[in-house]
Amino acid sequence: MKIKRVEIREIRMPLMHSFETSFGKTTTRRIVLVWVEADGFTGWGEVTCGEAPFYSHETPETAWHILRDFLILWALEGEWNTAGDIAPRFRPIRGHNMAKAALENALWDIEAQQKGVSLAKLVGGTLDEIPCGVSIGIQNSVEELLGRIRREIGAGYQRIKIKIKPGWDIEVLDRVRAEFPGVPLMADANSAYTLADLPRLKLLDRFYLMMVEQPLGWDDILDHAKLQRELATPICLDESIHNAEDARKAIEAGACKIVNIKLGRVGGFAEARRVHDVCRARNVPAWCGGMLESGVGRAHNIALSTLPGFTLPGDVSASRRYWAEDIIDPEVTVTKEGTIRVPQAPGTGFETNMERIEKATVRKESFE
Ligand code: OSB
Ligand code: MG
Repeated sequence: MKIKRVEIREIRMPLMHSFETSFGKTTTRRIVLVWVEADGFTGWGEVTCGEAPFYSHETPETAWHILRDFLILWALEGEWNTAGDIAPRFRPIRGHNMAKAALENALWDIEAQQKGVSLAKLVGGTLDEIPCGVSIGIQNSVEELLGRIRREIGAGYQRIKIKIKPGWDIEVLDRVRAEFPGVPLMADANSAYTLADLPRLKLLDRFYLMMVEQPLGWDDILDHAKLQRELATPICLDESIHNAEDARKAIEAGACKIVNIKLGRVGGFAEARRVHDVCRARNVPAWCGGMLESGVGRAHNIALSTLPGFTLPGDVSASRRYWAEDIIDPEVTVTKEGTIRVPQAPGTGFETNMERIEKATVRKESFE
């Protein structure tokens, strides 16, 4: 694979509903998209970072810098047998996994088209339909949250995840469980607690949650292991897992019983598959997380979710929950049973809508 041209652009997309977590509120997404032309094919990737360095250190600005000044130059210099071959070339740069993933994933899209197979098939996927859950942000009132949950269950989603933080946790879950005693439910704290909150965290066990996601520090493994020993509720790690070695160490330490795998956070499909393999070999369930992606990143998440170790519903849901108009055709839809049917056409199986992308673009840079 010889890369001829790379384009990066920043688009702005207003969310249908602002999304609030323990670290802040997002109203309009700033998304850096990567477009690659190689061997007569074109592919897309998405930088999945937040607008501010709160979920991780990356921002659209750091991704632009790392892509422009390093990754794209290196990608243009080399020849790559497969998309996964570019990952070792990016290794000298520490961190910046979301910038790396955007470029690597565009090559996976190209490789799938070259080989005439679906991206899901290329990455080793086996499911042709994936189970879907939703992530519901912190709301202005518990009534609003209950209304949102009612609507998502009505739409068929197979599990509900709510965001929690100190002051929006036990009382909220009490009300949720009172109205929805049987719904598969989980809570994501995005690192809002410390071990000093142990008495409060132990109260979570009352709600027989599927899991509690990332209760402690974004870079912690050890304290999560201590916490897991005190909790019946399984811990799932998100922020703390940046590669397959992190996953191995976390599982061996007893820091988690479930792993959330995000393409951006681990640096692309090649590493995401390795994280998956580590989990699968140890019988640790995995699921695909979300980062409020546009259709480009969403299509990649669908492909990843078809791997056999993704045994729990992920945070990959319908385009309509995020966008008035997504930038891919068709947009992502969910069946009444709460699943997404995986496209079988070569590549992602979705077309990018250039008219909408151009309209949303605020800056663009090309490299040959
Ligand atoms: O922790 O999973 C998270 C969104 C932004 C940053 C972090 C997270 C999330 C979500 C939303 O939970 C998942 C989605 O609907 O895309
Ligand atoms: Mg999370």
